Order: sequence, then C-alpha cells, then structure tokens
Amino acid sequence: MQFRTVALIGLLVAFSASAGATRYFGREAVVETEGYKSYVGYTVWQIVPTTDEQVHIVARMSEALGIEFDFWKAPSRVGKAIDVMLAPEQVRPALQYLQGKGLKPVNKIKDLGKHVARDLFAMQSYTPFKAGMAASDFDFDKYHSYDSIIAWIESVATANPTFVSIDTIGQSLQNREIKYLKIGYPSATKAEKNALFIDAGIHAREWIAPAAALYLINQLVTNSTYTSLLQAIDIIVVPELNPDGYEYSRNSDRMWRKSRSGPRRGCYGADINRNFPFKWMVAGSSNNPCSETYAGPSALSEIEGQRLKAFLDPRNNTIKAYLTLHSYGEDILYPWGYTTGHYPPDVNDLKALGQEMFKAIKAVHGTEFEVGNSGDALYPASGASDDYSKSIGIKYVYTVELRPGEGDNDNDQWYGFELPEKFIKPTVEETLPALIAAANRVQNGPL
Ligand code: 0X9
Ligand code: ZN
Repeated sequence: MQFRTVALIGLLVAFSASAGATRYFGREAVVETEGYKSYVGYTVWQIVPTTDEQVHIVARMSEALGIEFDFWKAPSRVGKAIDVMLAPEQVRPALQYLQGKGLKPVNKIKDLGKHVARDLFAMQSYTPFKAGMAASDFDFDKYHSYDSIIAWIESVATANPTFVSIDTIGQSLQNREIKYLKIGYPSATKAEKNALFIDAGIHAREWIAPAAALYLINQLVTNSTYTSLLQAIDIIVVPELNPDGYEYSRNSDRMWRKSRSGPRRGCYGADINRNFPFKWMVAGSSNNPCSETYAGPSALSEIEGQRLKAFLDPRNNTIKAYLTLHSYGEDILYPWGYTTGHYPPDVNDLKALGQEMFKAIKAVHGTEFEVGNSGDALYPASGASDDYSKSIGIKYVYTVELRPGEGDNDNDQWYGFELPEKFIKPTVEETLPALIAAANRVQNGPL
C-alpha cells in the first residue's frame, strides 16, 4: 500500500509524536510527495512460543491464511520471540488465527508510521557527508545515505594513503559501486596478508549494521593501538553490500529487506542472504518473489551476491574470518545455518571465538548476546553468505545480529529495526571489541 505522505522542505519544525497523533510535522514546512510508504496504521506484534506446537502454528500462518507476512523475527524455537509486522488489513485475520489457536500476541509497535516519520525527519535534518569535507567531520550518531557513506570512506582512504586503500567489488544492479576499504600496512614481502573480511547491509532495513562497520573503520584509522594489528593483518570492510536496497529503504519503503531485481510476478527483489550457491533453497527460503525470504529464481541470480562471491573465492586462503553484520536480536551465530544439528569439524574453534566476542561485547555496556549455531539457536535458513563463506574454506565465520535484543529497549519502548539514533553509539561501541577479537584471532590463530 503506497500512501501520499510528507517530506520536509526548508526549515524544519518540531516533530510531534504524541499518542494518537497523525500529524507529524508542522503544515507550513511540509510538502506532499508520492511514493514514500508511510506505514501509518501498521503494527508489530510479538509472540513468545512456549511449546514446539506454538512455533509451528506461527510458522504456518502465511500458508494458512494465504498472506505473505513480514516476519521481523521469524519463528525460531520455544522461548525465542517471534515478531510480525501487520498491515492494517492483516490485523483481523492474523489475530483471529493466532488467538483462535490459543496464542496471545502482544502489540509491541502501535503505529509504525510514527517511527517511519521520525526516520524521515532525521534523514532530512542531518548534514550529509560530502567530498571535500574532513573525514573527522563525519557524524557517527546518524544513519547516513549511500552517497554520504561512500564520500566518507573515500575521504578516509585519501587521508590515510599509507595503510588504507579503497576499491570496489563491482556494481549493484542499479550501477552503484559496492566499495570496500582495505585497512592494513603493506607486508615487507608484498605477499597477500591474512585478512578479516566484514560486510554489512546485505539486508537493506538493518540500518545499524552499516553504522557499526563505519565506526570500526574510524577506530582502525584513528586509534594507534591498532597499528601492530594492522601491520600483521588486513581488515577488509564492505560497509554497504546492498546499496540499491538501502537507498530504497531510505527513500521509498523503510522496511525493504531484499535486493531490487525484478519485477517477478509483480514483486521486486530477492533475499541476497538466501541466494548464495550452497544448499540453495534447502531451508528457510521461499520460491515466492513476493516473500521477504525469496531465494531468487536460481542460485546467485542476484548481482550483489555474485560480486561478493567473486571477491571471496580467489581470496579464500588469506581471508581467515568472515563477519556479516545484521540486525536484530543480539546473536553471534556460526555455521551451519542451512539445517539444525550440523556443525563444521572445527566447531569448537568457532564456539571459542564466539565466546570471546560475547565477553568483549558484555564488557562495554553489559549487553549479553547469545552465541550459538545459526540453525539451532535461530532457525535453519540456507543460501546465506555465512554458510557460503564457510563452504569455500574460510575458517571463522559469523553472522552478528546487532541490537536491539529482547530486553534492552528503554522505557518499555520496543523498536526492532526502528532503532533510534540515540542507540547507534552504544551499539557500535559494544560491537567494536567483538570485531577486534576476531581480528586478533586472525593475527594469532589457531587458523
Ligand atoms: O535470516 C537471516 O538471513 C539472518 N537474520 S535476519 O534477521 N538479519 O534476517 C540470519 C542468518 C543466519 N545464517 C544462516 N541461517 N545461515
Ligand atoms: Zn539481516
């Protein structure tokens, strides 16, 4: 459903989010624009299943009702919260189905439109980073546009030529460069160094993930405590792997998750994290182009995934760790994720580094992530970049699901993907030492 909604021009006026209000901006400062989905009247509901049967009831909901629901958190296991977003017209059938089966969904977001309007306001009231500005002028407390992110990483590379280089893994479907920074001093022998590879943004709406990647980059280039680390290894960061989806989530549909390919059967995009050519379409994937977990018409149909594969494959001997940043849930997940109860032979090494990352995160603000196997701890989902990376021989592989978790939102406010900007700082601060723990492991082994 597309709404006509508001975009700001000129001087900004106060944002009004009082209960029940539908007027988000002062009239004198707004114009109406087409094509921005307002999400007014959308709600998000949470179910914490207490039995396996309840997990299955929710998992069958889309099929039972013939509606493609957007699960913000898909059904997982007993005790793990399931979050589902409902369009206004979906509320009645969904609640009838769930309540009819004895479940008690809790309404966590009463009007998603207010959060989306807050994002729109924040986006239009910040100063984007532009070429020519000093790298130190970047505001880490904001969610930045693709252009702003690229301009900043370019300025970081220009300002630090001795140990930072910028390049591209290729273009997205809509011809945006998927750029990366390689941070590390050249080795005396000029041989390829061992590396930690990090990407963010595979899922467009998970805005906190690129923010964490940018914070890491800044720490690495401004904090001299990392010099010896960067002499030993390279850290390669792709801060925005799905730029088309990201820009679409900023400018048209805040809850966009997928790529922007298509249309296929009238719907756009495929889930890049279901599209990799390892156990493609085995689990947790949809063959419906209108589903949020659509795995694509064939393995590796999505250009962004092709680019990532083409970068990783020839470097699988030197890239010793692959971290992919997502949100939300506060999890550190290791392979295999395509099924339950299947682990790589070196799973104890994966658990050990996972525990180190857990401790590193907890030490900062007390946040306790869950360390576990993706299939067991979250849900089986195949064709994801983590399993693919492990399948080509990269040793330490993790999907890191950043904030929020189930318990640490403030004042009973619950946000999901709508993590307000004031949470960027604590989130990226606590993520940093986990990423550094992985880098230290690449430096010191066991490999
Ligand atoms: O479902 C996903 O792709 C990831 N969660 S998210 O909420 N960010 O969408 C988890 C992927 C975990 N890895 C595998 N299952 N292989
Ligand atoms: Zn994700």
